[in-house]
Amino acid sequence: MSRLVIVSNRVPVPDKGGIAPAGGLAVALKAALEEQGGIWMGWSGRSSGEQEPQPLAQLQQGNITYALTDLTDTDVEEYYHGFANRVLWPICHYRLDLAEYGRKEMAGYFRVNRFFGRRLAPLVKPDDVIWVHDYHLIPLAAELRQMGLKNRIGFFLHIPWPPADVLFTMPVHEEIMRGLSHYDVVGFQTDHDLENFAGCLRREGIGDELGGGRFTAYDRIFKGGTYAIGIETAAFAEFAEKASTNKTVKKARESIEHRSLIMGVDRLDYSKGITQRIDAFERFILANPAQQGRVTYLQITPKSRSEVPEYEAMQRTVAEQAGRVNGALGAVDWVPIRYINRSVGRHILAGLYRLGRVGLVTPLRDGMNLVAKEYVAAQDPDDPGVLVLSRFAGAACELRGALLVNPYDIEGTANAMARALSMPLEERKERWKTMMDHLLEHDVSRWCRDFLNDLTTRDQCG
Ligand code: GDG
Repeated sequence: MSRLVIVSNRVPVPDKGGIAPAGGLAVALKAALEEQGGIWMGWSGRSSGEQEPQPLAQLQQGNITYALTDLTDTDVEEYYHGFANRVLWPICHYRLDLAEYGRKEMAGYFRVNRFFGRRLAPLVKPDDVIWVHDYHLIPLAAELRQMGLKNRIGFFLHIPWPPADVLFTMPVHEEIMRGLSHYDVVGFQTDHDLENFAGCLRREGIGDELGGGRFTAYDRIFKGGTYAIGIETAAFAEFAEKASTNKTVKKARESIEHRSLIMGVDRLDYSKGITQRIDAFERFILANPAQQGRVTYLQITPKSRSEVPEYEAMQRTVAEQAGRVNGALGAVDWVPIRYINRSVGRHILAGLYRLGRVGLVTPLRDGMNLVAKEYVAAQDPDDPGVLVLSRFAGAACELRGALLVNPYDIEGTANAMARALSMPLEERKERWKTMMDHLLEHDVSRWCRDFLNDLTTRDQCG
């Protein structure tokens, strides 16, 4: 069996005590690495200042070698904060207004990908299969090919792929498209993303669809496919059940008293639609005065990317907005919104999801959205809550039992909250079961297997 080499911007290196429970993605990829043996390479998250980074740090754990590199301050600024997070992230989430193009950042992005390639190439054996993850590393295959590597190389994009009119506002869109053509398999979360990608190839005559999921561009033939990422459904359901005896979860349950809990969990990011959601909650309370004092909305929002100005500003905006709504609607014995601006443990999170009568997942645009899937998996089968889900999350293509909303439609989202809270038990159970059955069958291990099968089956591609 050939070895597997995974490359991602950040690497979930196991912590020393092995205490922190890893997320589903890390668990599934580690299981594949354990089975096949291999390497997980990426950025250590540390900077070497302006010094050339030390050689790769390698850590062996069972069958897996973790290979980490530092980056210089300039690299971190230009590649990570600059091009990845201030150009590709907003563009892929259809936010042209937030993209800040700069020649320096674009050059830094390609330079760091070359640097990753140079550090990775000496570790790769001729029959290793390489799987590259996400928007930070699109040009990596092209760099490896230029160094003579003929290995099977696959790419999976965790975030959405935009339509041509959006992508082409990016001055280096052609280099990005060319970069993707150097992979053997390019994977997206949804058919819609894949269609957008095909549209980008066609629009400027860059390439075309050959049928059977095969594409041609820049004299290469590759497979383009849809691989919706899942979670470890069965394991997550089990620890949500166990978490009901957890001290923090018990305290949360007691503090909610007789009220219904609406749950929101998102990294603090403009793509997640948090401000629109708070507006919708306010609208829901104003339109349903009988619900005053009877509902608590718990929003857990760990900080992310605080170095990027838009994120820092958003942190303030959301905190102020939650404060304003609480001030306007709250009573001496009722705080409508509990807003937590830090991360909570994964087990506690699972227990809190299970307490939520409503899971409110309303991103403006999202590749998949694992919170939606975790919320469903965490429910009590005898008394499940209702998922209110944005139609613009990749997960909406699969979770047919959710109440789908347009997050820009504040009134519509408010109405969906009211409907979710009054939904009869039988309907809740029916909707939940459809979703849970799907999630059990399409879990993260299956996602991993499906992608790797296509990557290692030669007649899939060129
Ligand atoms: C990208 C794409 C795609 C959140 N708060 C806490 C916490 N979380 C965990 C959740 C979930 C994960 O973070 C967030 O995953 P999402 O999928 O919702 O969103 P992104 O971070 O934007 O992920 C997305 C994903 O990649 C995978 O392909 O679905 O579309 O944007 O697992 O549980 N975990 C803990 N405490 C928190 O406070 N422990």
